[in-house]
Amino acid sequence: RKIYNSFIERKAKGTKSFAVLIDPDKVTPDGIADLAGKCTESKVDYIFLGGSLVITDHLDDVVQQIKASCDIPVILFPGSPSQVSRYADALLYLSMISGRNPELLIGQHVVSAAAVKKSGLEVISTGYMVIDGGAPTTVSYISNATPIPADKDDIAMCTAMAGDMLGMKVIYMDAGSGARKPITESMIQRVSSQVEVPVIVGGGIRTAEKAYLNCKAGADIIVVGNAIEKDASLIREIADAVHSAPVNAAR
Ligand code: 1GP
Repeated sequence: RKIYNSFIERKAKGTKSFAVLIDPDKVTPDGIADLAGKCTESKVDYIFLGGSLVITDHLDDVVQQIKASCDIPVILFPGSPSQVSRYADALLYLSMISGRNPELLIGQHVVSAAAVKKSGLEVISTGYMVIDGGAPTTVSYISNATPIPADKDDIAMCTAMAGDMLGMKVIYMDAGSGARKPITESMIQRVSSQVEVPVIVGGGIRTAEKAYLNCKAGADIIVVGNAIEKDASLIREIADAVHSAPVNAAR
């Protein structure tokens, strides 16, 4: 429970975290070493690994390359049950509580349960909430489930509360990779003020300012993928912004 304990310890101190999302389909070994170096220099807290459409068959290699290049914990953020690697530090075991697709609520978990258990990975039960990002994203299309409307803060709040009371260990609010519109601060504030567990926020975050405002609204962990693929200098900017966010500002 090393990784989850670090989430809890950081939350207790009010320290915000920054996670860089790597899509295993989009990286080369040289690219990984370079990115890992930049993440270390910028004091990135976690590396999330996964994507909705992972077609690579070398997930183990990618994890091992990251581990060989830096000491940052690698957390799997799987888009499908096949995205499991025992070399990672933990796995976000996602149940899509925003949707009504039983496969993503429990079906795929049943199919993958034995393999996940055998992997020995630290499993972090995650209430995964997809929020409308202004246009269909890969996750909203692939999931065959309606995302929570972007302006329905109450629905998001009640969904997160239900996930929390069902015993999920984190809530992940995601507008989807490359979302046109990231999640509003008002929705983040409503959700984080009502749940006890750490709140992860991602999808369409493109600036350090937005990352900072999300933390101020109550997000505990900020995830950025797309924007960093386009401009690696954002890694440091966003890391600094997240780490300078005020302690428990929204509480
Ligand atoms: C997507 O939350 C992540 O699942 C990150 O999204 O790639 O838009 O940063 P971006």
